[in-house]
Amino acid sequence: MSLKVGIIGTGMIGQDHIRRLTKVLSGVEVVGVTDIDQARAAAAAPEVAEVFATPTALISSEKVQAVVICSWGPAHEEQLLTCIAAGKPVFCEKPLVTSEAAALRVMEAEVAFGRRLVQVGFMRRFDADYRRLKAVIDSGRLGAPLLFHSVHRNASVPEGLYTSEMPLNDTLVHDADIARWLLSDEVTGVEVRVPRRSSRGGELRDPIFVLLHMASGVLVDVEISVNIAYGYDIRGEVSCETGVAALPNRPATLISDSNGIRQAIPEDWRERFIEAYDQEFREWLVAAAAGTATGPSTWDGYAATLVADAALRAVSGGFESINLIAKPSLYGPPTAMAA
Ligand code: NAD
Ligand code: ISE
Repeated sequence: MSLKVGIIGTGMIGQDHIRRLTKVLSGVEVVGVTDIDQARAAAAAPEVAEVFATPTALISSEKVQAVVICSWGPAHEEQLLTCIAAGKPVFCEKPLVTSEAAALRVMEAEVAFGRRLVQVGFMRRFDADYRRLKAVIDSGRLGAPLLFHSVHRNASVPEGLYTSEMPLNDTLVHDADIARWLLSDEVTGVEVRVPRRSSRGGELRDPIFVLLHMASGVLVDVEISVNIAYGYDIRGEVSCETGVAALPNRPATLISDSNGIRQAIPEDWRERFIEAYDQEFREWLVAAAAGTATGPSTWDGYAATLVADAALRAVSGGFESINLIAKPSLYGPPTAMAA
């Protein structure tokens, strides 16, 4: 029996997830779509899917057993709360929400429901290279981790749609989440430095340098560049007491021509993390079919939101601390990470 899924938001990643759910993965059927741009929803809808007028109509439809949210971050809260009220498992693209208050409202609703329903789209946790890197750190064979260098470069971002807060509340959230997960640790404070601006970024602060202070004392430096032109380049290196563990260079075709011998770089996140997105949905489908969720949780979305909020405050200089509420038991023991 296939799980019947409805998709909210049929833009870039909504369309990519529809392709994945209809052409790559099995055990799932996309039965409904919706978007404020109804023409876009109709164009993206698989043949058998109904185009719903609103997210609420899609979520409450008896046809839809589980929901995938791919709308813009500020729209996520209302859609998540409607899914939780309907008791339907929901995959929500990152960011979970865009404010601490919204994250707390979603968490309160899920805790009151009494079972996990939400998985957040932190796909790096499903990437085979990041999983191998975590296994090395967790094995303890390099001693304790001390520093993590995370590089997050986008060739470009959509003009007009990608606003000035987004390097910190839409892009940095991936680095914050992967740091918490890799190091099994929480972020307790944030500093931000804004260097010389790239002339390619218009009004955006680009690049941005962020320093995350972890509860254990580990420091995480993050380079966010969102207009770097040459490709989508994600790097990660952890310095430990007796060695260093890093993500490998991605296997890619070697091109030889009059410019020399070179390795292709992914164009964007769709290409770099293609297998990770497939795997995150494989795991989501198993849990959703059982009426629940595993993997990155509302708690993880909340923790990343607090990092983004603190980073936005820290842009004007200084250290901004982060104070998490006590972790509800629904999300596991105090510092353990899911998935
Ligand atoms: P997009 O602008 O291409 O698409 C968003 C779509 O949502 C648009 O079609 C828009 O009309 C629709 N929408 C917005 N608000 C809505 C609402 N209230 N109800 C119904 N539809 C609504 O953006 P995108 O790049 O596809 O990003 C969508 C989400 O996915 C964002 O939260 C983004 O951060 C996330 N994302 C995650 C990754 C990743 O690597 N995990 C990559 C890209 C985007
Ligand atoms: C986008 O929304 C993503 O999530 C990508 O993974 C990230 O690299 C990019 O900066 C975001 O805008």
